[in-house]
Amino acid sequence: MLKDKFQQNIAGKHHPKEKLVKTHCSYCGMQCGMNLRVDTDSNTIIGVEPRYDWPVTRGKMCPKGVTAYQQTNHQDRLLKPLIRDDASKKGTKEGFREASWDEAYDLIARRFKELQAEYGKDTLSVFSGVSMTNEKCYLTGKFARVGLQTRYIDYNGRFCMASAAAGFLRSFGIDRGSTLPWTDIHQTDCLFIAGSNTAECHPTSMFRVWEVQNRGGYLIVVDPRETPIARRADVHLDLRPGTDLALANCMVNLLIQNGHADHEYIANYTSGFEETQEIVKVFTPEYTSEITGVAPEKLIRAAEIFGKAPNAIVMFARGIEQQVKGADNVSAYTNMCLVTGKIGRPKSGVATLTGQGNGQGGREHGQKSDLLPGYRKLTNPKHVQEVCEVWGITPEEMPLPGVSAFEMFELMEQKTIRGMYLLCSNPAVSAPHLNYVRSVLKDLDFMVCADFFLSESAEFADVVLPSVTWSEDEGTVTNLEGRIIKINKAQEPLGESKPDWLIHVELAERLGRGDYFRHLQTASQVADEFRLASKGGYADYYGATWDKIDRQDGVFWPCKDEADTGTPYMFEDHKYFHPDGRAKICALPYRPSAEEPCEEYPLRLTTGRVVYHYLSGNQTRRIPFLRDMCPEPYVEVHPETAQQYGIAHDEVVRLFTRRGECFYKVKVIEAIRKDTVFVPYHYGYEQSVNLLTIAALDPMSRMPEFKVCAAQITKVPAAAKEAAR
Ligand SMILES: Nc1nc2c(c(=O)[nH]1)N[C@H]1C(S)=C(S)[C@@H](COP(=O)(O)OP(=O)(O)OC[C@H]3O[C@@H](n4cnc5c(=O)[nH]c(N)nc54)[C@H](O)[C@@H]3O)O[C@H]1N2
Ligand SMILES: Nc1nc2c(c(=O)[nH]1)N[C@H]1C(S)=C(S)[C@@H](COP(=O)(O)OP(=O)(O)OC[C@H]3O[C@@H](n4cnc5c(=O)[nH]c(N)nc54)[C@H](O)[C@@H]3O)O[C@H]1N2
Ligand code: SF4
Ligand SMILES: [Mo]
Repeated sequence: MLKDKFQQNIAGKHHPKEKLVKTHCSYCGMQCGMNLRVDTDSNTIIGVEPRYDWPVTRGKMCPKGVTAYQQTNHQDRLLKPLIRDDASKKGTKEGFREASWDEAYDLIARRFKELQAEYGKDTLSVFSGVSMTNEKCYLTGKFARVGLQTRYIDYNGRFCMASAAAGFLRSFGIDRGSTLPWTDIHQTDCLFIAGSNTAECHPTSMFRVWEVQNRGGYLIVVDPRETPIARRADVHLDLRPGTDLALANCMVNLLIQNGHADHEYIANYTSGFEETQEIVKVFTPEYTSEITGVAPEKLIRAAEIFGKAPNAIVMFARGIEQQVKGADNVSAYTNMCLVTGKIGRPKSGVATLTGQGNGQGGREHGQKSDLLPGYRKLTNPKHVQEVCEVWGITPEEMPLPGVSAFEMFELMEQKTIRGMYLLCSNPAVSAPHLNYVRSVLKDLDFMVCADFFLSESAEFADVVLPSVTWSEDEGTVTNLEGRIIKINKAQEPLGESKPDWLIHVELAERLGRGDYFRHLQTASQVADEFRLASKGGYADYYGATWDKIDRQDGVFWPCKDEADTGTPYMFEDHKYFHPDGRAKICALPYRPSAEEPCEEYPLRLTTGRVVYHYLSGNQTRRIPFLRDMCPEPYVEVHPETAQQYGIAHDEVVRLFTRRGECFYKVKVIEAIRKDTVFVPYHYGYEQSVNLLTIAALDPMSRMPEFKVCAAQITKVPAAAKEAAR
């Protein structure tokens, strides 16, 4: 009823010269359903409306989604390639001139070939991102390995989903971000959410979260800050940043102690229980309270609620993952479901709240340093052979595994890597320890950047290539459920901009590698090759044709062939993907963060997001409404801490760590721990909090510890403030 009425209302408002293009948002992993409104006279995008018929988000969108269309015809769009004539201006907006595609391609091909002739094939690198379709991500991997013939490719998911991926691989033997569809969430009895600011970062999940409580179910939230979900939670476990491993072990210990372990499930379908039981024993509520700072009663209450709930879902996001023990945290929280058998059935399971639009698909098809399409491993000769057959190269020609995103910067510093092709990422804002990263970028012999807006990172480039926004191309994206969906083209590329897959094809021609790319002249041709390359892999997309995606409201992978309708629920047969067919309950001892607070740096600095901006902000800081709603960063400080430091609300203070200093306005707020400060990271230049963060990496996932480092605040003397004015 409501649905019909809603659509009628919308339909009634349509202008006669307007068509609707069914698609999804450009930003986060929710991939909310939307219709782009296109003026049929000028064939330009003029607006947006939500899609009520999209089952995951049912007509909901957030402030970023409703303004996303304003990117397409934005005055700041890059319309022609830019070439830098003045190398002394590297790292600034100055020194570029417009050029033709021919001139830009020729220059790139010449410089790339020169560098490779002198320093070897592996002197080039590709740094990419997952705001791109599966087809583009797939072709980026092929472009690096076949076009440039280098081993060095990695991507911004290393700062985002890498710990979830590594943790799931260890626990389940496969990495699909959610074991169940989002349409189950509101039907569960207990939601246990750790390290996710769901209301600001996945806002259109919220109607399902509230529904759990409205139905009499429970919400447990683990976060050092009192986020909107924490405020309404039945239990808020307000831990010290970086101590999740102790908290998760305590939950598992209490679940076992209280008789909530499902011993039949454990015996039939899992391994590792005994060892884990032994490890978690020390994590009594009292001991865990010492490490985490969470009151023992709250820990006991949370474990009791979770244990008694007939169905429960454990969800987490970057709060637990962006730590040096991120992968361990993922497996430790996953243990809660494995020990209680709350998995592999409707309304129970584990989900990471995937960050970027294609954070799931983009990590499966060869942008990662050690992976090939279909989640195949570069270290497995059979996998390599399978991909070689699709690509038409021999296994000897397949480059070796490379290194992770941050480690590529280290190789740049050592001059092992001298050239970079950067696309779809803005590491000059989003990488940790920015003083280091920016100096490395500046010293590169040759850098190319493809983007549709000139980013802070593009300012370090020798050539900037204008790519298109999501609305000017078509392809598939895999949302946070593991559901493959279709992005549709609403407008022709603005100016001379081109989709990334086409740039790869054309550049490969200039590099003398056209034979491997020339047959790909449309997005759907890329899609066909991509599906074939994934065929038979863990992440098998072969059966996910565009047709089927449209017919079924998406297709959950794996989807092996035409007859296969996809896999909404993982592990329904309780078969896991390890050689013994069992899930692994992981025994994980506690260890501290890379940088614990000390006398000199007594505070814990944690970083994250606000609802109005997206990632490095290169897109959202250009949208007037979003910019006005949150124009600058700030540091959140608890009132007692503010009093202790003698600082007031809105006062500018110096926040510093061992790596740098920033000057931020203080937001005095009760919703944070007294020993912790928080800064949103969406801002560039001297406002980037990543000038302060630490580049310590998780040994397993190679994820930087964005969520914890030691910091200190000082008042800025009045005289200095005056001088700065
Ligand atoms: N508005 C908005 N939405 C987004 C994005 C965006 O930039 N803006 N980005 C998208 C992307 S790519 C991502 S990855 C996701 C990120 O989504 P989230 O992970 O939800 O976002 P964050 O703000 O990074 O961190 C989440 C929470 O972790 C908490 N936290 C910090 N340290 C710890 C800790 O040690 N333990 C625990 N348990 N919690 C901790 C923070 O207080 C914060 O509330 O959002 C996606 N959606
Ligand atoms: N301190 C701190 N740092 C963090 C985090 C944190 O929580 N705290 N979170 C980390 C996380 S989770 C993430 S995901 C990273 C993200 O960090 P980035 O990778 O820097 O993310 P974006 O800002 O999305 O950068 C994407 C860039 O590519 C452009 N772009 C978008 N779509 C396309 C496309 O289709 N083609 C091309 N060629 N360009 C495109 C955009 O304009 C933008 O400039 O930041 C990480 N950094
Ligand atoms: S929740 Fe995510 S996908 Fe949905 S409108 Fe907002 S940014 Fe876009
Ligand atoms: Mo992310």
